[in-house]
Amino acid sequence: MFKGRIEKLREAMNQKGLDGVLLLGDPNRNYLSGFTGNESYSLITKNQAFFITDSRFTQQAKQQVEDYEVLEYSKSGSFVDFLSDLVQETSIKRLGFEENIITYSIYKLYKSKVNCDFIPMHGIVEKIRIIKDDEELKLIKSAAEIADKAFAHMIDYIKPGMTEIQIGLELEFYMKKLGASDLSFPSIVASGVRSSLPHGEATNKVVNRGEFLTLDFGCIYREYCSDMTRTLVIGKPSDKMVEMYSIVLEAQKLALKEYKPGVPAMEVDAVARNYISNRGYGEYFGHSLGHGVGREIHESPVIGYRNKSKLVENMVVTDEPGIYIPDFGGLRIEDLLVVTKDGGKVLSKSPKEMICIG
Ligand SMILES: [Mn+2]
Repeated sequence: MFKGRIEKLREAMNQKGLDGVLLLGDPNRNYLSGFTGNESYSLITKNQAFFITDSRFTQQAKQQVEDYEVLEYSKSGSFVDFLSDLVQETSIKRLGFEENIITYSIYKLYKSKVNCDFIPMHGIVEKIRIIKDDEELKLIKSAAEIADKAFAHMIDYIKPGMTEIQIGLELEFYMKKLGASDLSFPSIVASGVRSSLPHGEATNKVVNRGEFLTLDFGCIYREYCSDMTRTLVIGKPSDKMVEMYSIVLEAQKLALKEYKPGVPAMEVDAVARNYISNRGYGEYFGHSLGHGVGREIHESPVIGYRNKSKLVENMVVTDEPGIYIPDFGGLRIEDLLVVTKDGGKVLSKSPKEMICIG
């Protein structure tokens, strides 16, 4: 599996005229090696692959990383000196680096000590990661199943009078009990007027009857993220809340039908956006319809009105329209799905119809 991924990288390196690639960021380095730790490096050349770490991770790397020569730099001094020697030994002239990961100060340090050209990679590994293989799809599906089970538990657990933090903690605890290693991002638990904040993290606010309660959450299962949003009603909804909910739900379902290979991302976004606009709420839906999900919670592609690129089979993306009215409240409904030949295959199985609690 990792050999195949490395071969794809080498093809891309060839096209960009790179004779080496240095990877520091956890998602890219681990995607290409099977390592699950952090603070390590990999250097991939046209015909060799080195995994470079320090004594904290050497054993783990030797167990997890196949197809690489595992090296420990800390014995001989600093990483940059080690890199300098290795670049010389392997005759690398044009070394690709992750320009969105390496800071300016590290860039200056490398430039001053390592004798080669540093070439920004412009997301070549991310472009490979955009299409998920069977193993990745399995892991993302497992992460989504944990989120679904947690949501079912939360429907029973949540009562009026609880705080958002209390609800967020239970959600986290429950997903970790089910095997999640972490949250894919700090859970959004936003109730009442706070539900108009698309990314409102949990606070001490008490959840009251007559309010929306938006839960946007996901977990990491063996390095892969899930993501879903459901909005509950605490007590009874007002007519306005019922109207808003039904518009978002319909927009979400209509867009879901468009997630097919060959359809430009912007056209999928437009289906939900136009529906919401035509019902008079366009100004209250500010964010993109969705995004890619994988090792990172936000990956390519953006499902947004500016993205002309077309969907491809085995992309994993979200469908998450919302309406947010300042000083009133808002809601979002989000599914995680795989683009397949037959359209979007939804991984989030939790019910989407309005659920009223208490
Ligand atoms: Mn999302």
